[in-house]
Amino acid sequence: MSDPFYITTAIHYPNGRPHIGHAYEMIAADAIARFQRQAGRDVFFQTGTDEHGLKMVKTARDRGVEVRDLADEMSGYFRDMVGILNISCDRFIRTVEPQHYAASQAIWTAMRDAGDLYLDRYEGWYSVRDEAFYEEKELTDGEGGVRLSPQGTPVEWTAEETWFFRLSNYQQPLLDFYAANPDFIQPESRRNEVLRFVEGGLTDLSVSRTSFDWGVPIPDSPGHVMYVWVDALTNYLTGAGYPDAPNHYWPAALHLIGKDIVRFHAVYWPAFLMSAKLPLPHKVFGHGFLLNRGEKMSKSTGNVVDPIKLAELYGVDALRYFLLRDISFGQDGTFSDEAIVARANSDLANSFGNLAQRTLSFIAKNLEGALPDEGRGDPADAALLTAVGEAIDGYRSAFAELALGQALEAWMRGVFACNQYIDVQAPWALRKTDPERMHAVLGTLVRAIRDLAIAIEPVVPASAAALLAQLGQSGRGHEALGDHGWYGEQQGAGFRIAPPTPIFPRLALAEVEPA
Ligand code: ME8
Repeated sequence: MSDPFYITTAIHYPNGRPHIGHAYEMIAADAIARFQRQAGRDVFFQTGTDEHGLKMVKTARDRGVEVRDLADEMSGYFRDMVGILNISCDRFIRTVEPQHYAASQAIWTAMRDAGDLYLDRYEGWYSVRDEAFYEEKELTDGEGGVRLSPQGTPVEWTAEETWFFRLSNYQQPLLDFYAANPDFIQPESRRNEVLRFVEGGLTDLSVSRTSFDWGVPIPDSPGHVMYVWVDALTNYLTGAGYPDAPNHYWPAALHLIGKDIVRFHAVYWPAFLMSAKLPLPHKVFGHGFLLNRGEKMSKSTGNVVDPIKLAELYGVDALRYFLLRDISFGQDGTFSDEAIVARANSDLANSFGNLAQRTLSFIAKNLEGALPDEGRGDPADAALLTAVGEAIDGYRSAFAELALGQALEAWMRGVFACNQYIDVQAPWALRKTDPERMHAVLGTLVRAIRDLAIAIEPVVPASAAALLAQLGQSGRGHEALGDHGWYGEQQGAGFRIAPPTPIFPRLALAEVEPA
């Protein structure tokens, strides 16, 4: 297949169990991957865990366990979450894999051969929580004399001999690249932040550590392991078979990451790739942060939410739909149990679910499940199919632009059009008065519901697949949208709709507070 589309999430630190922010990122990436597969793209979707670095070493020490054991255990929870949330990744990468060591050492060697690495003494501020170096001018004073990074995390003074990467050489090449590729960093606000940062001047980056050994060893430099971000970013190349068996997926189409790590992806990563003479990814999208009832989540406040628990309480698809519909993609957004329940009920249960359930169960009961006869071309029927087609077109173009919330708003316009049509046409009342017209109305609805279900499959994959299975229409791509040849074929084959079970249950607020 041609037209590759390589999409990645950040790889997540397994220094604890996954939280709702990790789930959000995987769900968004999964919906985009599924959407592109439906559009006929040759998708490769990678997620995984980022297992090296001082943060992992310190967490393991605090818990009194070996760091590799901590990584194995916690990475397992992330992998479990992939299954539970129906994340269709093609590869779950762990940075402890030998293949990833080979890729990290290969890019290192390429950067060294380019003359961009040199040994020197590093003295400066380091945040273990962010695994990041900061300059004095970026810091603020916290309580008790603690110095804080721009992310609000404590920094500590570090002094050791390290390898440096000549980031300062890449200021102009990066600025030229951003100018030539205005869509490289999205959304616009993130792009502006990056431009300001790079325009302010770049200092060389410390890229090895000698004070611990939990990392990828540096070739020909005993005692040095790679700075965790060098190996972490390289995971995207490992997934593309670099260096020994490169496949056709590199360069990536989209790195989907959170707003706090845009600098690593939009400044350091393209500089490393330029140095190693490798192609640059097409796009870095920095999504916003999830807030619990408007509050930042942290272990100390105790308001960190377990996504698995939420999925158990309200259903995977309700959670997926809520996150993508209610949060404007690219901005911060807030969630609560009430908001999840309200959104899932209004859009999925009461609008789309009810529409499908009423229509299909009526057909199962009154027409023995046979697809209704097509009408004689009443303009109202054509108008509904046009309205649904336009809603789906709006949905698809917004989705392709990563305006996921707006896409779902457009999709709902198609659902509303169907519900309005039902109210006006009142098919249940036509059963006695005008059965022929009743057939035409129900047949029109079945075609509209089928297209709306195909369109929404990337967002609520299990539910949409169940609904499409009821119509004998599983696994359809975008080319099937608006093409209703299937209807006559299915009628000809004597297809019957079985009495349906409701696909989108009406939710009630859980009595127990999620952990
Ligand atoms: O940064 N809401 O890992 P990480 C939304 N290992 N997204 C959130 C979030 C929240 N409340 N909290 C975190 C790392 N994220 C590195 C990445 S990539 C080569 C290495 C997002 O586990 C965060 O922005 O701290 C990031 O994209 C992802 O979760 C993993 O964060």
